[in-house]
Amino acid sequence: MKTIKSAADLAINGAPPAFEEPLHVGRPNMGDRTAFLKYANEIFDRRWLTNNGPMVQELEQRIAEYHKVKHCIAMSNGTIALEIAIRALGLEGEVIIPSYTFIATAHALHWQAITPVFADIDPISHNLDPASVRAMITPRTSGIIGVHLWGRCAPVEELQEIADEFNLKLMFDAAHAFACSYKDTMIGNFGACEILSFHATKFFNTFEGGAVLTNDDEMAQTMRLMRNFGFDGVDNVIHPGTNGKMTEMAAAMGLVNLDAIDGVIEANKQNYITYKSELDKLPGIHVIDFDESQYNNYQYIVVEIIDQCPVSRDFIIQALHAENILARKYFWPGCHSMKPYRDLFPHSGLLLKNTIKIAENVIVLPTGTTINEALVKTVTGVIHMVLATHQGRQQVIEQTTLNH
Ligand code: T4K
Repeated sequence: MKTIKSAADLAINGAPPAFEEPLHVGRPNMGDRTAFLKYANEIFDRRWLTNNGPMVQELEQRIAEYHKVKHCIAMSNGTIALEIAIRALGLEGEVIIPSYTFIATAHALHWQAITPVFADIDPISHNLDPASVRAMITPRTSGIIGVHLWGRCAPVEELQEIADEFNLKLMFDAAHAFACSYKDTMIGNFGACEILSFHATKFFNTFEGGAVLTNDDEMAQTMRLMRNFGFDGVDNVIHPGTNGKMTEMAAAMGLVNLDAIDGVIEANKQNYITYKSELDKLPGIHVIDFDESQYNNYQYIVVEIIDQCPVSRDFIIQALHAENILARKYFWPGCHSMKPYRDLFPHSGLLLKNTIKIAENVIVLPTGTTINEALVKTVTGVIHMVLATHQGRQQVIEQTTLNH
């Protein structure tokens, strides 16, 4: 790791990169290898690999207890969890979602011939703006999917009020919010149901995986049927379904990662504290806050580049990438601008002012158990030097080669 003392030390100016191996956003957090191999041996001995095996059942029970919710239905990934929950809830016609989310939230609707209608976000929380949601309601609207972006809860009370007033269904995409709470209630307890993602890059992973959390017995039963082709016992299909099952190997990874979860949260929190103290003092840079009175997983380090910043977001990203620090522009440019939705609604951006602004100004930085204070200080050192030596936001925008 190099020390950055002057502009000449930056890779963007020709110096060697700070890291030989890339620093990723989303490097998996791995639990105890020996414990995992013990589970793997048990799976080999038992020859029970999938179809609601004992490890899946144990994982479901532990995740439900952790979130103090009645049911956890494990799935093969977060997207299928979304699709199954959407069907179980009976959504149809149009469903209001934020454009500022991972594309899976929109795809899970579109894939089922339901139209995602994009509402704008609040510029501080990055979550759905209830006023914009109200403005998007039409006679075809059947529901709202709120997203707890960055693990910070969507405005659950306001969205529930709107849903009640217009007789709409409400569910949440809680893919980022494993282990998070809102007003002392763990996620999983809001709306009709909430979905989780356990993808490799998530704070808690099962290689690939996901789940639906709900307190609704009937819905839980339906979703259990739906994830297994609608089978009720052998040779008896009583419901339309798909294959959304989690494997035993995935559940084994979940069990070891659940044992490691406190350490992951602590590592993320320490990285967040270091990033915040190093970056918030810079002009025009702000690391978004978490509500410290609540449970947080601190999974995403989200940096906003605001107007006073002397250089552009894309130039900072370019400088970081040159150092092999693979910072991301999540969720640029917003779902509404991605081809399938841009083709459907070419003008939807007109109503998404905050979405567009935030998507243009966010950088997500590496964190997790593979990152520590020294690495964070190298990342922030690069940003310090870029800001100190590359004044002139407009001029720099012209110099960037990033696709804008
Ligand atoms: N709703 C929301 C709000 C979501 O954010 C997501 C997923 C979903 C729904 C759907 O859940 P899943 O169906 O995925 O369970 C990543 C993830 O693929 C995606 O799961 C996640 N959100 C999204 C926010 O991020 P990419 O395409 O940006 O990143 P990816 O997969 O290329 O990986 C990022 C970095 O991590 C890479 O630079 C390499 C590193 N990496 C990745 C993998 C897979 C590793 O070091 N090891 C690995 O095994 O989407």
